[in-house]
Amino acid sequence: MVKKMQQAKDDPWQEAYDFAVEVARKAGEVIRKAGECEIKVCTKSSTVDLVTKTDERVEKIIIGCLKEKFGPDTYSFIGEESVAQGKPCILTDKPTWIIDPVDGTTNFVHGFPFVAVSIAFAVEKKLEFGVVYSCLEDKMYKARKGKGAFCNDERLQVSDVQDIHKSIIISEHGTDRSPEKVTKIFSTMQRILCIPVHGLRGSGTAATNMCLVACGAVEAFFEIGIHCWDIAAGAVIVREAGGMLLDVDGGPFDLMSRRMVSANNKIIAERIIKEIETFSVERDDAVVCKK
Ligand code: LIP
Repeated sequence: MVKKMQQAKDDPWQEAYDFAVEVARKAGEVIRKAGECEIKVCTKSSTVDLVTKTDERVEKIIIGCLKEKFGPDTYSFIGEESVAQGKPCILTDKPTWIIDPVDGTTNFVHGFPFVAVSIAFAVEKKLEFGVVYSCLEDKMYKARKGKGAFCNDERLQVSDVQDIHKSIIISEHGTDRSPEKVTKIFSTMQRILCIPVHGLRGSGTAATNMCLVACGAVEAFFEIGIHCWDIAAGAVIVREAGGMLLDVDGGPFDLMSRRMVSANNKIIAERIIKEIETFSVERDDAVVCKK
């Protein structure tokens, strides 16, 4: 007991990391079972921004487990569905869980086989660890700052490709269907495709896309319009697999900016950035920034 207490004192986040893996797996089981039944679909910001009772239920289960384990007020929470229901999306110095209970909701509704539970933990606004459970593939991706990235306990390493002409690039079109944004999104994809690159892909979930960068299956993933809960866990996993993250304008990665490039190396990242036609999106923490 004393050894365990000492270990907890020396490395306070290991217990939270291990427990996050357990909770992600439990949440994945709930999603798989829910996918076998009829799914009631609602919408949020647009007719194609889908949400289901499973999204809300799984987020409640995850937050409930974490509060029961560590105490109701020990940590802060940013959850996709809590924010959708009006909770603030503000990252403070307080240790904070950043949760997307069902990343790839549209895939979940359609039975398209990429649906992930994404759980990240930040301390003093710095990402400490991330867990992404691709529950239909049964792939548990995880990473702690400074301790490597893993998939089902196998070490992950990004691709060593430096020639953009030998790359696969991932991007998504998101849920905003305004003509000016769709035009920019597809103009960017056309420019990248015609570099040329080997291919363009998209799994439909940012968290899974980032894990595909981390495991070396693709060289980069970028998107404008994602949210902090989509990418927080994947950001740790990409970095710990030897990759890197930048803003889409080449500046430093900003978790709350809703725009990001994740890549295997700076050469690929900067080459992609040259082709991205940016457009503005409101920050996740815009309420705070407006003050
Ligand atoms: C999804 C993101 C994806 C984006 C989709 C959607 P959700 O998250 O992972 O990158 O293109 O529009 O936002 O809503 O399924 O949790």
